[in-house]
Amino acid sequence: MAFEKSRAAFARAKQVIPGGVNSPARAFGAVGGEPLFIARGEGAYLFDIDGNRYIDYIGSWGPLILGHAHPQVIARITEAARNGTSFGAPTEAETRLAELIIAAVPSVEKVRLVSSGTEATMSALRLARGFTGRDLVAKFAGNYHGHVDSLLVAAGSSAATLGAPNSPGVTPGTARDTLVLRYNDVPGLEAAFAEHGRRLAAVIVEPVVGNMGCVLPKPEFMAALRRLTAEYGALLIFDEVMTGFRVAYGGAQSLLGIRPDLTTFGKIIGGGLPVGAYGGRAEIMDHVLPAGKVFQAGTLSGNPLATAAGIATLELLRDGNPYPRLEQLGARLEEGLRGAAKAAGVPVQLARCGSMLTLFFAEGPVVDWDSAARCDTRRYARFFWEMIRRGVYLPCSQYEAMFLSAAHGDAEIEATIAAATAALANLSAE
Ligand code: KE4
Repeated sequence: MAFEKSRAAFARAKQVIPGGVNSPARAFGAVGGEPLFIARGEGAYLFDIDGNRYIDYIGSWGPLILGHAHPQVIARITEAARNGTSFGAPTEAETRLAELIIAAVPSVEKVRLVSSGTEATMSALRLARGFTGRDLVAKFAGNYHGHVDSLLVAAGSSAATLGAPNSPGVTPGTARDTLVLRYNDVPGLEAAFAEHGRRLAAVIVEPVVGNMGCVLPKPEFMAALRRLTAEYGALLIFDEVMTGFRVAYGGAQSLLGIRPDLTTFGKIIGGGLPVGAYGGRAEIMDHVLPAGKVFQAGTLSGNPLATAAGIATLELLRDGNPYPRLEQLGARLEEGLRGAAKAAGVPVQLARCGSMLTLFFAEGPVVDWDSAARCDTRRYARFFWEMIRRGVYLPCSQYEAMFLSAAHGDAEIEATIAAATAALANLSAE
């Protein structure tokens, strides 16, 4: 496989863009080597500018559950573009997309559209603080909610600690209002609420985690989270930017049977174009300006092209219901990867929720950030490149989830299993 054109493109990009990429997740920092520059996507496949074809398990980090360049999505974007790209005034498409989200997610009575998942989580936190009049928020180590200052906070050594900034530019003053807890740790949660509960405006959580790799919640953890937030008057925010319309049409909350107070969305609701959203009970959402006093605004919020892509995507998911097929393909891929690792004698853990899954190079189960951090990331990096060379594009980090799309079929899954079998055999031979 040649990567010459990508190399040249990367060298050129680095002259004008920090690190040559517009998001660090794409920089291949965790797997070494240089990022591949993509020419186009088609169904389950990516094509790089050197002409190499890959079965794609990134799906743009989640949005492309229907696969690349779905004809009906492209047609709706093209049709919208002919009428103009943005008006700075309300359009009916925004109402239509909001209605689709509300119809799919019973805990959401009103929703505000923004342009990214980060904007959604940032706005939801501000709303929670405005609604409760409290300052403190809590998040979980290993959960990522976008590059919001107050959520770019690392966990301290103990289970519950006042956060310390983990990015330059995030001030201690900002971090001081963020409590960082351990995911799936019920005693730690109860202790944190006993000490801080009356000061907590909100707890934000990935109801199924994608950002330390795929980690499933323990039922008792989610139940405790809902009970304690209600008991202490803190809002429970489900960050479903990744899981919304991914793990089920009603999101993770429909699988878990938990009704959060606020939910954030992104990725799939834009069908690959920039849309984020936050929503919840009307009594909370009506505090958002101009209905209420909590400020939030955006030039391109509810953009006509992005809402066209989002509406097309959600209607295709609602009417086509690919979820049973995605579950079947995901289960087969999980089974095949387990078998490949077993045959190669490579210790792995596999976690999956529908069409999002992670192969962890770990001896024991991954249930929180501490256990995720024990993964053999060097071995993951070697596996990544072994798979690239066999035409399979995996997430370029052990701590990201793989995504299947409705465009993946038996052929793609079997080819992936065959590639993984050879790749893992090579790893174990090292
Ligand atoms: P964006 O601002 O990237 O649209 O969304 C932030 C966000 C919020 N919440 C969750 C649960 C998320 O997964 C994300 C973004 N996910 C990462 C990948 N795990 C996006 C990739 C990137 O940053 O380039």
